[in-house]
Amino acid sequence: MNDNAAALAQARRLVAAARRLTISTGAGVSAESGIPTFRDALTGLWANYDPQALATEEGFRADPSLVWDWYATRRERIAAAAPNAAHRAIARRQLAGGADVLLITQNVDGLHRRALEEAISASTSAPDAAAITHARESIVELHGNILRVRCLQGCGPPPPGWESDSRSPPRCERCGSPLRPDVVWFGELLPEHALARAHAAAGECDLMLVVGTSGQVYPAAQLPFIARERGVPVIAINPEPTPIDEVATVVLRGAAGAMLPPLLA
Ligand code: BJW
Repeated sequence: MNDNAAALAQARRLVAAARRLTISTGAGVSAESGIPTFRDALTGLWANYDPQALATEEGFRADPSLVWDWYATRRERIAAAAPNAAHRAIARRQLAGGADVLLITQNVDGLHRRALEEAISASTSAPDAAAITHARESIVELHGNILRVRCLQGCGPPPPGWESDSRSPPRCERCGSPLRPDVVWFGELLPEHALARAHAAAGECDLMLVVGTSGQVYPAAQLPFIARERGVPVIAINPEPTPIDEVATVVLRGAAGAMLPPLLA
């Protein structure tokens, strides 16, 4: 057996023994769907765009149209993309029962949800309604969702059916402020309920699987360290080394779409 085959065999044993599995994902999981990551050297968004100008409230206030347009372009790309083998493997596992699976994602692209809905439609063994509801409620979006918008001043989301055909932000019907993407920018608090669920999961799971994140953005990057501190095994999947390797029981060096299907089958 080569190193990766041995690591995969060890990781499969850990997955088989798990009863409370937390899966934490980052941009690398969507890379094989054609969605750029943030920090990959040549192809990552931050190689070509300034995060201070595009992913902070100050940047949005300074040039709302620039930021809106950047998000509109990304939204179009996401709409044209499809879940890949990694999203599908996780979705099948969410529906399969056995271990209780909580999926915590930093991704704002909604591809995990789309994969789950596809898995529900495709399922031949007809998972029961309770399992479907549980799986739908077990996706925690830590950094929001690019498909939603909300008022910059805090009035909340616009009425259903909001649309924008311009490349500048529409206005809130209540207060006239620009609408902004419902994502978490640098320096902003994460949604309270999502963060509480993520911390609870890190404190209660008996296995954590961390896939496709550079482990550089907090508080998400802390989660595997919290789990490991309790003696819980951590499996890391990434083609590149990351700080998460320090606490990983097993490192699977490769692409999520290649590693997750055999791991979670
Ligand atoms: C593959 C692959 C394949 C490629 N298969 N893998 C503690 C210490 C230091 C700083 C802080 C701290 N606590 C808070 C901070 C400040 C800040 C922070 O963490 N800064 C660091 C960068 C230094 N955090 C925040 O501001 C957060 N807010 C907060 O904590 O509030 C309280 C507070 C504020 C200020 C100070 C203290 C406390 C909010 C963070 C919001 C992050 N927002 C973004 C943008 C979202 C909207 C958008 O999409 O535009 O979220 S930034 C961006 O990074 C995005 C991602 O979700 C996030 C993480 O990126 P991710 O997923 O890890 O992607 P990459 O690109 O970094 O990595 C991809 C990986 O995939 C790579 O490793 C590849 O090798 C791999 N890969 N192909 C598997 N096929």
